Amino acid sequence: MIKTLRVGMIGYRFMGKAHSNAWRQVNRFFPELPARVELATICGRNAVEVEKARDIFGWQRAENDWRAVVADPRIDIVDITTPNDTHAEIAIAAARAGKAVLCEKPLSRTLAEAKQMVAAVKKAGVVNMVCHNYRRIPAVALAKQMIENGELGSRIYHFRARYAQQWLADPGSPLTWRLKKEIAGSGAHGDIDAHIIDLGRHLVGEITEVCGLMETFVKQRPLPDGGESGRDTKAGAKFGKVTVDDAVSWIGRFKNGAIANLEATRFARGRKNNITFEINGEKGSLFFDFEDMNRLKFFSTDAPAHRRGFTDILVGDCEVHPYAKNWWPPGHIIGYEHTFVNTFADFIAAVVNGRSVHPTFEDGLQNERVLAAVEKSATSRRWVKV
Ligand code: SOE
Repeated sequence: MIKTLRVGMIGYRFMGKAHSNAWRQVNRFFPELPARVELATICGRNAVEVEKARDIFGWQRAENDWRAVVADPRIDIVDITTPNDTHAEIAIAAARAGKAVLCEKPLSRTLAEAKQMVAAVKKAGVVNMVCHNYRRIPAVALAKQMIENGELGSRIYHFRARYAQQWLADPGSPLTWRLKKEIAGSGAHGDIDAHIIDLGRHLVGEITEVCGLMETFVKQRPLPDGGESGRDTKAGAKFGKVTVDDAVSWIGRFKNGAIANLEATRFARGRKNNITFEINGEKGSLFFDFEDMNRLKFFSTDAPAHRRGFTDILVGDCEVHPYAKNWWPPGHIIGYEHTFVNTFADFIAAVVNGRSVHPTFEDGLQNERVLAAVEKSATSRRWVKV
């Protein structure tokens, strides 16, 4: 008898859309999973908007109070896609109610909140995961396999990563929640630097010390006119103070001796959602660019000297590449939305088998430790241990 897992999702905007699509697709493309997912309840405070989202995204019920979702005995998984200031309260309540918890990144606004969330899921013994979807880009999963197989050699020297967006480069963009410390916790740092920190931890290892700088280029922004409506929020006539970073740049050391060099900004005109990383080891290098997300570039000294160069691996061969057997024949490529489906497939398997699945809340806490150390370094203008 195949198990059914009923999902209650809190939130319905950008990540609500991405998660709804993934919950709907996961059983179609991963039929081997030991459970079928039901899109039971979608929740949001705006009754009109969340009912529209219920209808469009195909959820069974719409709810306006997350507490009712957490208290519902029919719900097995609570999926948190709301702004960062709600993550801790909802996740802790969901854990106490015995639900498996999937939480969007960053885990929380602060280190203190993250510690409380980890304590709650550990005490409740519930499966928990932070939705760092980029780990499960097949090319990134292949990079992880190649590093673990020693294809870069036993020593890694560099992890160099950049996450560059442009959507706040216009000073007229309104002061939405991602620009308010009391809601977001930080700006580009927790929003997108968190993603490349997660990739560094995943691909290279733990980070031990950091030295960074943070900058807020635009100090005042127009307040939203008539409330926030995601990316199409209109700017009003009044202004408010930006209380988070616009950009962050930092160096650091990994426990294994590799050097970290990361940068995240939402002011890079021309870069819409550009994630790149390069890893240099003693025997070779890997390069990845999200704008060409189905390819992984690989250089190896194993190749004869006269024809050494970066090879261009088009990832997606069913027999040899991660997740490829669940999608299309070689060369048909996949996109952003598939990274959430891959993530949810691994999460569902873990929920059914009662085992942990990375990145866990513990990973999210470690991510927050790095975020906090970089922030402390930027303030104190000195090296800080994680
Ligand atoms: C905004 O910067 C954002 O939506 C992030 O919050 C997401 O995590 C990232 O994947 C895309 O950009």
